[in-house]
Formats: sequence, C-alpha cells, structure tokens
Amino acid sequence: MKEKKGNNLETEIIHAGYHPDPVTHSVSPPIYQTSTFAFDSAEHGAALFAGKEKGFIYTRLGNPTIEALEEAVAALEKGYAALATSSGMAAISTVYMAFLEKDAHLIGTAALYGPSRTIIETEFTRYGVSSDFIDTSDLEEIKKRIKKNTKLLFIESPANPTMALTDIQACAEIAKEHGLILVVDNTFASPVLQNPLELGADVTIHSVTKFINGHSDVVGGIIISKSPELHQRLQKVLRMMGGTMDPHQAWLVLRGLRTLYLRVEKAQDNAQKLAQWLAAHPKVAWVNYPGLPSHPQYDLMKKQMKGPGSMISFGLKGGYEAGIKLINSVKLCTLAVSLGGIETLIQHPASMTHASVPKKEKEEAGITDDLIRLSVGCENVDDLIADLEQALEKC
Ligand code: LCS
Repeated sequence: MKEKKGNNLETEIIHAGYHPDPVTHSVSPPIYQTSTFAFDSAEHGAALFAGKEKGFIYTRLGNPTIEALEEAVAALEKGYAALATSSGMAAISTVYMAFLEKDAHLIGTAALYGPSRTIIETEFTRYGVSSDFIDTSDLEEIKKRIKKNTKLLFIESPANPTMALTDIQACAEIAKEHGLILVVDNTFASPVLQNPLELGADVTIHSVTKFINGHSDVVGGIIISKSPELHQRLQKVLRMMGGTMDPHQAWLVLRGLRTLYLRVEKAQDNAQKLAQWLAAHPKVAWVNYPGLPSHPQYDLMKKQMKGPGSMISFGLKGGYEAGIKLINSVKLCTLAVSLGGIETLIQHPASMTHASVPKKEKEEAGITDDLIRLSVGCENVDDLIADLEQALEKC
C-alpha cells in the first residue's frame, strides 16, 4: 500500500501515523486489543527484550494501535516521538517523576490546572521538591526565582482558566541559559493552534481528553519530546510507573483526532463571536479571551499562536452570586467540567476544577470567585447566544 502524504496540516491530521494494515489493507486502523504478543521462539523473545530486534512484547511496553496515535501526534507537534498515557495527569506526573530528582526545584505557571500544581505542593514535597508557582508572563520574575537546584520550568499557555499567555520562545531562551527543561502544557491550544517544540520547548504535553479526542468520551494524555534523550528518559519512567494508554482508548482518540482541524476552526469561530457579544453585554464585567484586542497579551497570541482558540473566561457585574445563577440557568450549554469537546460546557473553576488549590493561591493566580469558564463547542453560535441571553436575563 502507498503511504499517504500531504504538505498541509489539515491533510496531515487526517493521515499521520497510519500505515495501512499489510494483511487486510483496512482503512481504519485495527484495534490490537491484546495485553501480550507471541514470540516465534525463546531466541526471538530474548532478542526483543534485548532490543536487538524490533517488535511488540507486552502492551504496557508498546502496542501498534497506541503507536499509531503516538506517531500522529508527534508529527503534528513536530516532535521526535510521543508517549500516550492513561490520562493527562499521568502525562504530567510522568514528566515530574522523570525530571525532578530529590530536593529539586520547579517553577510553574500559577494558574495551572489545579491538580498539576497540587501534586507538586502536597505529594512531591515528600521527596524534598520545592516550587514557585508564579505569573510566568513576567519573564523577569521567572529569572529571579531560578535557583541552583531548579530543574523544570512548567508552563501552561493559555492557562486554565485565566487565559493568561506565557511567551514560550522567551521561556525557552531562559531555560537554555540556565540548563532547565521547559515543559509546556498545550492542552488549551491543541497542536492546530500552537506548537511549543517549534518555539524552543523541550517537552509538550496534552490532556487528549480535551481537543485532541474532542468528543467527551475518553480520558487520556500524551507527552511529546524534542529529542531521543528526553523521549527515552520519559519512556523508561512511564513503562515502569504504568500510566500507559489502552489500545481501545488509543483507537478512539485517533478517530477523534482526524476531525481536530474542523472542530478547532468551528469552535474558534463561535468563541470569537461569543467573546465579542459577552464583552458588549451590560451585565458582563470582564471577559478574558486572547482573540479580543483588550486581552493584555493579544500581540503575543498573534506571535505564538495560529488563533485564540475556543476557551473563554468571564465575570458578571453581579459577581459570584450572579455567576452561579447563570450556570444554573443555561439550557443548551452543559454545566460540566472538562473542555475541548464538540458541545459547549460551562463551569465555576473556584469551586470545581481548581477547588484543590488554596483560596489565597487561587486569588493570586487570578482564579477569582466570580470567574466563569466557557468551553465553546461546535453548535450554531446564534443558539449559544440565545441560551446565554435567556440565562443572563435571570442574573
Ligand atoms: N492539563 C490541563 C490544561 C487540563 O485542563 C487538564 C484537565 C489536565 C491537564 C489533566 O488532564 P486529565 O487527567 O483530566 O486528562 N482539565 C480539566 C478541566 O479543566 N476540567 O476537568 C478536567
């Protein structure tokens, strides 16, 4: 069978990572739903374990369906290779476990997804790991916090849920100068809108639960490395820690991935219209959306992203009480955590996704009590506006 190749992202998203099954020529990749693979002989098994022959041994160590997904996402993120994980948090904890030695120090974005920060502050402290979670859009502040034992610079851009951006290229320069590993959680942008490795990052991670799968029916993660050395270190830790993906999960994510470009374009178009509509609404106090010229990093968005995406956060003039009334009054938007699916979701981060972060740290990170987060989906935008309008009338 011929390999399918094209030069544009839309084409690559549809074809990357799949080499048609040589036996049946099946158009959809087969699901190799097996935990283990038969050896031809004792010598063959020994050669596979010794790395002298290529092939599959045991699904925690590798599986063709999982590899198809890894190959596709590595190509889209312009990486050396990728490792699929059982969840986004499995990707993050593998990165921490691989690169944080005893008594190491980490600098991270203050407004990270709650558990990405909490695991460092409540679990890795048991191994002497210390951290500074700061406003990483302030490059001077990053430089000031670097210590002799700083190993990792972990940033999320756009950040969940403040939509603050961090200059990835500038962070890569700082990381290089000080010998740090720069990891970027690219979940909010997706590989369609931002490629951190091209901007100089060492490792990119995604919760594929979100845009990459896109249908709110799978939990998963992926880690993409720039170099063979980083990939091999992460692979060793992931295989032993065991947070690997399952073949059926990988097949579903690969199916979702094939429509990523279409979904991101449509959701982003809706989000731009909704953000403008919200910003002009008399009951809305503020809107954070990188596609609005009022966003403090609008120019940075244009520099490092191909578009502002489809995540919006906003607050109402009536504050917390009005926000809670709003999320209880919507009829089309679904009141649920998670994001990046085809349906529009609305939630209250201070009491939901970021409940694990102490109140003081939340406020310092800009996760105020009045903040409402909207993950804009692919519905008709007039229907979304009508739903929010009827809910705002009650606030
Ligand atoms: N990174 C980001 C930016 C996230 O938003 C999440 C989950 C994760 C990593 C963890 O991924 P998971 O293990 O859930 O696949 N964010 C969620 C959110 O905002 N609502 O629910 C989950």
